[in-house]
Amino acid sequence: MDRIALITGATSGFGAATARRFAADGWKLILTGRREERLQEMVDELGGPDRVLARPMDMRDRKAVEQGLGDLPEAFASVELLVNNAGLARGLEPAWEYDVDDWEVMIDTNIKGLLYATHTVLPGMVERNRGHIVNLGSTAASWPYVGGNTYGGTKAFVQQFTRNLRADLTGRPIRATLIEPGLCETEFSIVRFGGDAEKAKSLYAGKGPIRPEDIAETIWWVVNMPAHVNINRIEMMPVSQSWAPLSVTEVKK
Ligand code: NDP
Ligand code: 8X3
Repeated sequence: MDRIALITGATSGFGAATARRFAADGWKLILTGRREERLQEMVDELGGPDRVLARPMDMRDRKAVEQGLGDLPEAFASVELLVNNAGLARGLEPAWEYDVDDWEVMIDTNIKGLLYATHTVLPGMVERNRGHIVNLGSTAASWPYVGGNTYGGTKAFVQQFTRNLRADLTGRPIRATLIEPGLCETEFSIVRFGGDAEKAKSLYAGKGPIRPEDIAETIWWVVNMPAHVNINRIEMMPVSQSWAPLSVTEVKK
């Protein structure tokens, strides 16, 4: 039987690496993202339209997600794995300086987009009594930093939603896993800094960040654990990163 993975945000970073990892293991793929040419390149690279279905969509658009992921051709309909990966940060300012539009983009993508995809795909998993949902959270969910305010808040939602999903699914052979990476080099910081690739590059220089392939390998591992084992949560950082000491400073007069 074909194994089918649906990976959101597969046009770069973790999503693209995860698509490559699972394709190498013989899985069929459904891939989403807004950049259609990149999706088409993934289809061409990973075996053509019989093996890979491209579903371009904006995850913030509820109808587009419900139609694009709810109306799948027979050959791709029995989704076994949903990787809720599409997401982003926009900006890195203290809360009072942030553009509220940026806050809304993060909330609409990281929270609402993930909910739309989950709500569309999960009923089929429950009906088939088989499935696995892997959600991409972040260390930012648990460990605050200056400018992480709403991004961290969206990932705290993903953390708590994944735990509650586990509760809802208790006793069924449908698994839910949260992966919470720290510093990883993808297009993430280019997007966060509004396209400033130099600034993004300097953030990672000399830090030996986690690579997208490391995340793909982690997802592959949790999915390939024996079916009775649910890996609940994995937090991962490069060795260059750890928790800051508690902050103490002089009070501004
Ligand atoms: P990338 O920017 O490389 O990839 C993000 C992916 O999300 C792209 O495929 C992008 O596709 C997609 N995406 C973003 N917004 C939308 C949208 N509105 N609709 C559809 N797709 C969208 O970043 P990463 O691979 O690093 O990020 C993947 C996930 O991992 C995110 O949820 C991120 O928050 C999380 N993460 C990243 C970390 C890091 O340091 N890199 C660490 C911890 C977590 P397109 O632009 O084509 O729409
Ligand atoms: C991305 C990692 O530290 O930039 O989720 O928030 S961080």
